[in-house]
Amino acid sequence: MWATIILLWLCVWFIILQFKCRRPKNFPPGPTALPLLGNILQMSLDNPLKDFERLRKTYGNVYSLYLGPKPLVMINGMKAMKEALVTRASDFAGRPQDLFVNHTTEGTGVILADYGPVWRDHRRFALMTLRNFGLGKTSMEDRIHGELQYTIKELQENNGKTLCPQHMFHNVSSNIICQVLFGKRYNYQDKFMTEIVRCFTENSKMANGPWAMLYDSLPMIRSWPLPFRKAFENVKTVQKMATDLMEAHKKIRVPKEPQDFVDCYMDELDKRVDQASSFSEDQLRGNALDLHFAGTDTTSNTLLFGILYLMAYPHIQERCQQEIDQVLEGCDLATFDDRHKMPYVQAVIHEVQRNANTVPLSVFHATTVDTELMGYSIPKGTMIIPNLSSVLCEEGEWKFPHDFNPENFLNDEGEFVKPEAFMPFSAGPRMCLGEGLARMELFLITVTLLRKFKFIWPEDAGEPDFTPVYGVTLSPKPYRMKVQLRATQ
Ligand code: HEM
Ligand SMILES: *[C@@H]1O[C@H](CO)[C@@H](O)[C@H](O)[C@H]1NC(C)=O
Ligand SMILES: *[C@@H]1O[C@H](CO)[C@@H](O)[C@H](O)[C@H]1NC(C)=O
Ligand SMILES: CC(=O)N[C@H]1CO[C@H](CO)[C@@H](O)[C@@H]1O
Repeated sequence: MWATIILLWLCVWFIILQFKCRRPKNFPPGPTALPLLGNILQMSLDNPLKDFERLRKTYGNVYSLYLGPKPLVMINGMKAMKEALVTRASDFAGRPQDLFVNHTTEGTGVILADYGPVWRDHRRFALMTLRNFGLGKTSMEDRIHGELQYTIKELQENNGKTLCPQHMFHNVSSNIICQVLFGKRYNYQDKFMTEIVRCFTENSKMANGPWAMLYDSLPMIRSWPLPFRKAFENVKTVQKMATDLMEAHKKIRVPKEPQDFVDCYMDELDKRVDQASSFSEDQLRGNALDLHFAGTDTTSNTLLFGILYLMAYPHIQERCQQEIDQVLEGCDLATFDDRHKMPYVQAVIHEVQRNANTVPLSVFHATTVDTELMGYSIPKGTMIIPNLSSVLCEEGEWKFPHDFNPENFLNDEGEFVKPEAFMPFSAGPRMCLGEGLARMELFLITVTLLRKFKFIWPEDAGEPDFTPVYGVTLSPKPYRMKVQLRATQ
């Protein structure tokens, strides 16, 4: 009886091995994959992080996996990351085109656009427009400070009390980017605001979740009424909202006098009306939504982690406050330039970003040509996952790779230094397009809030828990904080 079962089992394995996905020649190594299913049965769908850790130990820094029938290559560590994203920049600057996330954007936008002229034109346009709207100039600082007044008011009303900041920073960063894109801010209770934040947060959690993985692995289930349908509905909802805003702009805009991103883009459409161009109203909508999405969850989750760390390490919070008080003495508001006078605060913000590890696996890349990496051959169109967290906590690159310690960004003289391995925004031609805006927000918001308030971990809350909630962006588990107005203010 047992012999039969074992024999049968061996036969099944033998057949499977005959049909197993064969890796291309000289492809990075990895676990044996089943036909059609790939490695999906070997992974935990809820949180595959543990499985990845094990695979890296077995196969090294560059290894491969099969997501259904398609191979992907995982990149870990500074050396491989730099070779791929910086040295072989354009070879690795594509995006996978047949994934769940791509299908939700319907081929528009900049984040998921494949490497090529459409992506390049829109990326350049977005960077230029962000710059013209006052990155580097004062107007963006004014927007951030203006928006912060609402948060400060809310916190002041809660002085001495405990509250849950879960939505607070989402509201702030969403409104800052809305002002750039659409020229208006929303009340935090506004339907627009709550809907758009809800849709994006849900989709961000879904995009790295089990349902998206099944969608990507098993093309035949894509049209079934499974939970991933919700993501497509959410996209329809925000698209409708963006379309309404664009229509409203058309009615009141003065050509050549742009007030915001949408106006700028419409001017560009006028300019290009006779040319064959990739600029279109669909693209405008896609780009606006991409910028909003990319700029909200990332920044706000970093801030949420920041407050959590500052409460867990009160002596670090106090040292920041001393430096802030000293530098800003007699000034009304902080400016972005003040960062050069605040090496400790800078170090703390960077250390928060390093530990928060907000976008752990970057956005997936794809190879644009047949290429090589660390001696392996990788064919064109292979999906590439840059594991940014592996660099952010790599041993040998940091003084204290596994601790929260601002010394990671300070030299012996107490000056701020940024090690090369600091790449929370990724690297190379696809590097985060909003880095400038994000850094300005992180600095001004942190400094302004710490100057006014002390944040205290509630006594009855147990130990702070830094375990992240897994998704495209990592967020801390919901927590409560006690706010206290500072006496010096
Ligand atoms: C702390 C905040 C932020 C973090 C940690 C972050 C991180 C990242 C990362 C890791 C990528 C992927 C890069 C790659 O594919 O290699 C990315 C892409 C991108 N980010 Fe950010 N980001 C942040 C804030 C922002 C903001 C505020 C904006 C909007 C103004 C923004 C807009 C974008 C866009 C448009 C892309 C796609 C670029 C492309 O594909 O060419 N990000 N970001
Ligand atoms: C932020 O928005 C949510 C709704 O999305 C609202 O419930 C909450 O009160 C707002 N928080 C703050 C601090 O304004
Ligand atoms: C990325 O690197 C981190 C740290 O080395 C590791 O814990 C994680 O499992 C890695 N993730 C993947 C997908 O390889
Ligand atoms: C950039 C992009 O979105 N590419 C593809 C995504 O998927 C659609 C099909 O839904 C393609 O048409 C796009 O070219």
